[in-house]
Amino acid sequence: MTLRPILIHPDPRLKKIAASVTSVTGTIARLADDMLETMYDAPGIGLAAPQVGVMSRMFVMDCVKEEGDAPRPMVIMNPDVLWLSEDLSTYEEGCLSIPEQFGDVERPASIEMQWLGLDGQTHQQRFNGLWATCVQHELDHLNGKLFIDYLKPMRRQMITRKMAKLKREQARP
Ligand code: K2U
Ligand code: ZN
Repeated sequence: MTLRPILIHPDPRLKKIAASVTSVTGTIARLADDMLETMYDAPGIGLAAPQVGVMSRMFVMDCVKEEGDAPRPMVIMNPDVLWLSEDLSTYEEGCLSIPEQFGDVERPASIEMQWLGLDGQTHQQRFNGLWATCVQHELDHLNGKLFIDYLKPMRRQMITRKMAKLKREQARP
């Protein structure tokens, strides 16, 4: 397994629409492994392939928050939303591609989704709570959308300027 570098906003690859996974190959399985390791290392509870520069419709997540509970890693490919609840919930979101920045995002509280698993089978499940928030946050990454796109323009610009400055400073030898 290899830790993959996580792209930092602003980066054009984070704004692109990712392409469907056509078949579950060894490369895809290795990528899933690397993404899970990268996510746990960050640490994070979700990570989408575009965040490590791979423009494929795949994300990993493990929103188990209770200490001591067994981890529940999930690998989701080609997700399709089947249903969204009318009820909304607001969560202070962050993003591994926008470090140290947080903002309140309102999303449907529950989501029913279908996807292709590493086993090549189609899976279907309803997500609630933090899992629902995380699924929608990762789905957005596959469609080139970031949580800051839901914030007020001034706040979004301030965060983008801060990240661009951070990247300039990191780039300078
Ligand atoms: O996709 C990502 O950048 C990982 C996100 C996933 C996420 C964001 C907001 C709300 C839920 C999931 C996070 O950076 S993972 C870090 C984290 C950890 C605990 C709770 C919220 C976010
Ligand atoms: Zn994110």
